[in-house]
Amino acid sequence: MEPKADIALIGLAVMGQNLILNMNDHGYTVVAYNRSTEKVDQFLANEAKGTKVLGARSIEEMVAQLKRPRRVMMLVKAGKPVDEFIEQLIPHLEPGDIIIDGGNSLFEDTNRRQKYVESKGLLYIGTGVSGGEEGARHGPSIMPGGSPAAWPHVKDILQAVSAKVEGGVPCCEWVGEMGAGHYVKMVHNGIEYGDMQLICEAYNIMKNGLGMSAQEMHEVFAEWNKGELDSYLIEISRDILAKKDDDGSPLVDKILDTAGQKGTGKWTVINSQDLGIPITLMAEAVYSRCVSALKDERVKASRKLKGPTPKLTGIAADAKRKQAFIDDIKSALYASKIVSYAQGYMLMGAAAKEYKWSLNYGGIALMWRGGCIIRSRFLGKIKEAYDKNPKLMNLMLDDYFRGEIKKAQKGWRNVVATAARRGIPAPAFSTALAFYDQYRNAVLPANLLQAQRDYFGAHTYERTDKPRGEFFHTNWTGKGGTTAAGTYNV
Ligand code: NBP
Repeated sequence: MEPKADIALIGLAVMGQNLILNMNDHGYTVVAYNRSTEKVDQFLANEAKGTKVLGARSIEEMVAQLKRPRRVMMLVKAGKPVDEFIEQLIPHLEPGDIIIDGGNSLFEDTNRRQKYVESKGLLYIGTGVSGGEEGARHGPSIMPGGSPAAWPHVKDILQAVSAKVEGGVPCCEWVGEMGAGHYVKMVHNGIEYGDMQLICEAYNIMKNGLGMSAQEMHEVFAEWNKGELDSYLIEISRDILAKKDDDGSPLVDKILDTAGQKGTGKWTVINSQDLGIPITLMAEAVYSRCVSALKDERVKASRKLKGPTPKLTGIAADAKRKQAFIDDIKSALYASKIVSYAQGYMLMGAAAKEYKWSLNYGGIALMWRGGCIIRSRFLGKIKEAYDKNPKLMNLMLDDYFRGEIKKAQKGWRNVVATAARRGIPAPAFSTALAFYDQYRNAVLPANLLQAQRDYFGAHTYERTDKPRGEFFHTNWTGKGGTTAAGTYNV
């Protein structure tokens, strides 16, 4: 029998099922497979009923239904399952066939897998897919990287099913070789952690500082979503605040304040340490989830560790002052968000140099513009900034964003200072401001730090009155020797 399927998809959980239906809508014939094969039958009998989707109960049966070159996409749990499926697939595939991993794999695993799969004569793609269930069904953001020779064979299908922005432009473009696609997805997730934390800090200051109800905050978020903060995460926060529990009270108030995480934020922060790039806001967002998880300790500490009361009674009682402070919170959120994206782009810039990828920064903003969790109007502005100057040193230096930070700065500083005075935690707002102030200072106190390092470890220092690259050591106490340590950096 002639093979009929355009692509195979392994993994019938939420992402896999929805992406299959999306591919089907776009006229592609998909053959579905899953480790627990009963899910194939369930899927065909329910969600995929009445579609062209085919099923397979073994890898062999799946491959036999595929047109050449065979395209097999996995949407399974990241880690070992991906390696296991690659092993199972290799004996059934032929040179030129393509394995695609659409899960949240670590980019270093994708580097390793691409080399391995190519050594068997096959091609490999590691692609980020973002947008959750809804995105997978109706158009996710897709960030593919891997074997360049594979791209022409998967471009049509991946672009067809991806989200589209103004003018029908797909949120899917080739990112680069090896793990570049998964790397960009990882940074996307780090930024997502940051965006979510910023929204939570704004919520917390409104709730505990201004004493606002969920309904009032719902209205504020609805307003914010009409302007420069217009984004999916503001939109869902607006809707979450309006959701009532069965007893009519806001559901959000009944949700336990301990956050979970699956690891992609952590990976971004670990990689930033390797590359020496300060993504302070994303790191703070990851750590804030860790602090939230210490629920029992926090409950005990709350009875012992004293601080000011958070209530901003004077401001909350005066409608004009209250509105002005809400506007300041918006400024703090917006300016901090600019810093977070600037840091994310700094990280991608360093990664491109280190791993020898030529990343298209405007193209990445476009891929994130629709379909994914961080989609926003703001990303359109980032695309404009990089289109104007692809070699932009830092997003904060783009004229538009520089102007936006300038406008937001007074409110941002007011919120950070007020939160500190009233004991309301605002770690991401504060770290963003601290970074902004560090970055715009030509001189930092690292001169004293270098002196300390030289004092106790003979680590040497450079001098302001000598050319860069010349290193000096001082015998600070008169007791040490003249031998200096090596001047390498880690
Ligand atoms: P899950 O991440 O929950 O994975 C479920 C799939 O993995 C099922 O097909 C399951 O098969 C298979 N699987 C597991 Br679990 N362990 C396996 C093993 N040891 N060997 C073989 N197969 C195994 O599904 P998902 O939420 O649809 O996500 C799929 C991928 O997409 C993941 O990498 C995820 O990180 C990523 N992602 C998810 C989202 C989201 O919003 N959910 C968004 C973006 C990306 P079984 O049915 O036999 O147990």
